[in-house]
Amino acid sequence: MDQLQLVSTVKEALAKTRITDIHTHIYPGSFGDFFLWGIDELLTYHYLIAETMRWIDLPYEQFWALEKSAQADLVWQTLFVENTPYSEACRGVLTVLKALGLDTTKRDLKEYREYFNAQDPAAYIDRVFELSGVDTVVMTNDPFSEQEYWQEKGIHDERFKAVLRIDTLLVDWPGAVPKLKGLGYEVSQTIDSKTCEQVRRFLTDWIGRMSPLYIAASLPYDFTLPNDNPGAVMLDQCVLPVCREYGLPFAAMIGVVRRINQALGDAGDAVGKVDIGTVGYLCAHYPENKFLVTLLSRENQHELAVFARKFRNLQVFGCWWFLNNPSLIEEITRMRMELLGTSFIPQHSDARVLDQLIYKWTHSKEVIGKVLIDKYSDLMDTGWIVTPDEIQRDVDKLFSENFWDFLS
Ligand code: FIX
Ligand code: ZN
Repeated sequence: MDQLQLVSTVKEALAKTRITDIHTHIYPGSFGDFFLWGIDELLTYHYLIAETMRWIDLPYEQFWALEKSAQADLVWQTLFVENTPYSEACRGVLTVLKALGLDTTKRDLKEYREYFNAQDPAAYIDRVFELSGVDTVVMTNDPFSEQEYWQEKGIHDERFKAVLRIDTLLVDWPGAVPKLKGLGYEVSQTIDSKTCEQVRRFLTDWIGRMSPLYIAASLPYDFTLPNDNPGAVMLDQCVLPVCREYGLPFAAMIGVVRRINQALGDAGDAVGKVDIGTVGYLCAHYPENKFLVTLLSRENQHELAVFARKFRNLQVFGCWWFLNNPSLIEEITRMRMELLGTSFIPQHSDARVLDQLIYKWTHSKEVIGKVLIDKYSDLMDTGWIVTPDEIQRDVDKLFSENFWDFLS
């Protein structure tokens, strides 16, 4: 295989592979207001709101009081008309429009809106899955805010898989107690054996309702173990034992500085460096548990890859959030391939708006493909023969099989 054949073989393998997107905030149409799609949702993605607010003096509360379409107009005018949209989140909107066959040379928001308004949601979901190459999206399901969608309706679209998301339990125990009581669990602020038994019952009840693929929490950068705070006790006494009992991985997404700018809402979170010893403590102290880990700080990525070499119950995933940019995806993926070979999960989309699947995966496959071509090319320089079947095997592992194998 020469260099040209290598490039086309990698591109074909990426085009053919069916992606499992292991962490998103996407929901099926049956989830009502949770189901976000179309140009106005794309333009009011919290990434773009943060970027817009850098340019305008409008008080935050006045922005939030605007209708969704007026917010979208302001984002479009600010980031796409008065400035060049080359930030990753801006470029993403244009990648989606182009993939859908819309003319981005016109820069005509009115025309784009007419296109989306004419779409049938169910058919549009199928189109987005087809264009993005994704066949399964894993959701983020918070039992404290989604009861109505699980007790009555649940999921009837096999493409959407559930995750039991329990941030409140681990980072806001005082706030979790009244919510748990409201759901019929006899817990108290004092974490005694009765309370632990009730929390374990809460977890198993929701596992029965959701059939989650894993249990997850997004944790602040300063969440450290070992510890005797409520979050550490909840993990030790309730969450990890239930994960072991049901054979579920625990996904630790660590490094957030939540609401550093409260007025920006979801756009107001920032990043902090994690004590990597916490990841090592989890993997070493709970060898019967499986951990999916992604860290938000660029500075944590090398040590996370090194720790993954030490613990086979640790699976590293994604270039999360502020790392989901071409320059950092390339840097992180190169490092992971050099330290871990094919034994990691390179990306998830974290998409909040259905259509984002198209751009987040198009952009990521471009970068990951470029790194793969370099790695195969370096290998071929040793005389090693790389076959098309092996390339497809590697790509299928990276984009879905490593995840499903880690679950089984
Ligand atoms: O905690 C999380 O799941 C984060 O991904 C979100 O809080 C964040 O707002 C996001 O969507 C990043 O892409
Ligand atoms: Zn997320």
